[in-house]
Amino acid sequence: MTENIYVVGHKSPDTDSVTSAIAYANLKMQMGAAGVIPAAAGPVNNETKFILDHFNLQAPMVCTDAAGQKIILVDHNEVGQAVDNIMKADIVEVVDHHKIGDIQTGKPIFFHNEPVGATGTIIASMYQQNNIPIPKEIAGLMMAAILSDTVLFKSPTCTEKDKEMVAMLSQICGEDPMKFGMDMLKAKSDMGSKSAEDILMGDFKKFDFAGVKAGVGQIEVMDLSDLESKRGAILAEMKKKVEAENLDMIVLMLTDVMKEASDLLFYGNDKAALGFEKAFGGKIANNSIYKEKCLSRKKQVIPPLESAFKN
Ligand SMILES: [Mn+2]
Repeated sequence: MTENIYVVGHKSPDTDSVTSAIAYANLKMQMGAAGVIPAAAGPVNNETKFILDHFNLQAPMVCTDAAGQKIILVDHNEVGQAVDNIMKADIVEVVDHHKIGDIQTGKPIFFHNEPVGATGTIIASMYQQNNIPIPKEIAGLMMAAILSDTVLFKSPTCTEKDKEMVAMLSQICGEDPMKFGMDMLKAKSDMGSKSAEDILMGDFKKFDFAGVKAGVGQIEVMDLSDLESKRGAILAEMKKKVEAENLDMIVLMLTDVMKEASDLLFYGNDKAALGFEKAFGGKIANNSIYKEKCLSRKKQVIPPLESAFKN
């Protein structure tokens, strides 16, 4: 009997996390591995559901406890973002495109990190390197992941390699990337059914900035005014979460993908507020600082926060 290996992305799973788990498990199986099972660290979001439905695929099983399991991490490498008990798991591989975090292993493992726009880009190029055919719907998933993570190539995290992979994948899946990308964004920014908690927690990650405990979330919409009526409720939810989890602050990026700007909502203590203002070179007004040309949490929000809190 072979022991299963679960491929899993980060908590509050986004499209890249979920589709990378599915694609990487497929690649491993095609390369001869057995019992490689895709999983997600929670229920999938509206955008991912739209994509899975479009390609007639099921959402992967939900994995919330890694204790005692063989695990391949995709799209993250930080303990705080991983499924519970990740340090009691046997981490056998990591495939990611974020800064190197704090995951530790007891033995050498395959660890592939590359500064590209999406984990989907890395996995698509692994199919190519290994001459493994990409199934049509898996090509669609990886294309969607790259378009989602790079906000249709607009994010500063986007590289030439991301564009090359989307061109290649769109040939295989037969979808026009820009048309598909806009449909995807529409599915993502449908706020009607979303509670303030859904909006805050939909894409939420925890960070530690030199001892300052932070949560940084992001919600992408096609028009910021879609969120205006929910702003008060979202702030109340941020306060609740800071208190419940003993955080110093929460920043929620309300990102307008058409204007390519983000309203950075803030809730936190005085020390955190000073660091937040220093990081973004402004004063908090009406609970936020508005930043033009700001789309990427990874490149435009985390690094300035990190340096602002550095002693
Ligand atoms: Mn990603």
